[in-house]
Amino acid sequence: MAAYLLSPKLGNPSTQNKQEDANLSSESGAIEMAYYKKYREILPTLPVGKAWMIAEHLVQYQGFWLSPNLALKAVIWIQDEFKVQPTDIFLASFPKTGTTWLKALIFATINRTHCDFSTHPLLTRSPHECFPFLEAYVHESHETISGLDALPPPRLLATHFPHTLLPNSMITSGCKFIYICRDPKDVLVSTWLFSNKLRPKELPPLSLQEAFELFCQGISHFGPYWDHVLGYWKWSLENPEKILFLKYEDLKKDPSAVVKRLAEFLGVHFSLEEEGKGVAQEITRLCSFESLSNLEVNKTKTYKFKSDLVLYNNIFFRKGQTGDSKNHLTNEMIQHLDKTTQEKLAGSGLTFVS
Ligand code: PAP
Repeated sequence: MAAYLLSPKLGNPSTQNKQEDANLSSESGAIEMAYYKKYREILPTLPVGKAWMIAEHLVQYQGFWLSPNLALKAVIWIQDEFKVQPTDIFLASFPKTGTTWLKALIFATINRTHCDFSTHPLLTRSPHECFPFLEAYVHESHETISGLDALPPPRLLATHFPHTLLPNSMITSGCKFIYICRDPKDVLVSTWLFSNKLRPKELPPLSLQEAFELFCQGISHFGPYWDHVLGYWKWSLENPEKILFLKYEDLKKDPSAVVKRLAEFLGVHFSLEEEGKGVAQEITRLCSFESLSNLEVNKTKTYKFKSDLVLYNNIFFRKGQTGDSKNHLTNEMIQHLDKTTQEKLAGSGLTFVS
C-alpha cells in the first residue's frame, strides 16, 4: 500500500493563501475574516523550523512547533472563536501516543448502552470518524461550524494542542479532558515512520538521525514533547476531577482497568450488572489493535479530516506495541532520550519506565 495520503494540500503557503484569500473575501466568508486576518499577520513573524511531513516548515507559536497551514490556523481560531460547552469531552494528546485507540475506547464507553457490539459503529467507521479532531472544524465555512454546533452532547472532540495554547474558556468550563502520553522513544519512532509515509515524493525520506535530533530539540509537530506532557500532567495534579491523565503503557498492561477508570471519571461507571456481563472487557476487545486494524474500514477506506486532508485509515495502525523503539534506535539514542526525559521530568513525579 503506497498511498497513505489521498488528498494533501501540500507545500507553498503563499499560493495556498491566495486561494484562501479569494474564498474568505467572498460574502459568505466575511465572518471568517477576524481570525484569518490575525493568522496572516502573525505567520510571517514566527520562527521557522524543519517540517517532518506535509507542511513545508513548522512555525513556533507560543513555545510550540506547529504546521502553519493546519495547526497554526486552527489554534488561532480555537483561541479566538471556539465556543466550548460544559458537557464537552476532550481527548488531548501529542501525536502518536495512542489517540486513535483512546478515541475508540472513549466512544465505545460513552455509547455502550445504545450500541450493540454486533452492529457497533466502530465496526464500519474509523475511530477518527466517530471522534473527530476539534481542529478539523476550523472556521473555513459556515458548514464546518454548523457541523460542530450540530454534534449532540456530550460532544467528543480530540486535540493535539498543548494545555497552554488552549483558551481560558476551555480551562474553566465544566468540560472534561482525558490526556494520553507514551514513552518518548516509542513516540519518536512512531512519528518518524508515520512522517515518512506522508512526505511528498519530491523530498528525500527523513533519516532517523535527523528525526532524533529534531525531536530532541523539540522541533516536531506540537513539540517539544516533554513540555506538552508536563503541561497536562501538572494540570491533572491540580484538577484531578477535570482531567484524567493516562499512559499508553498502562493501557497496554490492563486496558479493562483503564476503561473502568475512564467510565468513573466521566460519571458513567459500570453497573454491577455490566461488571457481571464483562462489558468493559467487551469494549477492550472491540478496540484492541488486532480487532480494529483488521476491520475492512481500517484496512482499505479513507477518512476526510478536512476538505484538504484525506488519509487512508490504515496509516494509524502500525504495530501497536510498547518498546518497539529498541528495534530502531541506537543505544546512544536510547541513552540520550532516557537522560533527557529524566532531566525534563525531574521533580514532577512523572516517570516512564522502560
Ligand atoms: P495520531 O496522533 O496521528 O492520531 P495515534 O493514534 O496517537 O496517532 O498513534 C498511533 C500509534 O498508536 C501507532 O503506534 P506504533 O507506530 O508504535 O505502532 C499505532 O499502531 C498505535 N495504535 C493504533 N491503534 C491502536 C490500538 N487499538 N491499540 C494499541 N495501539 C494502537
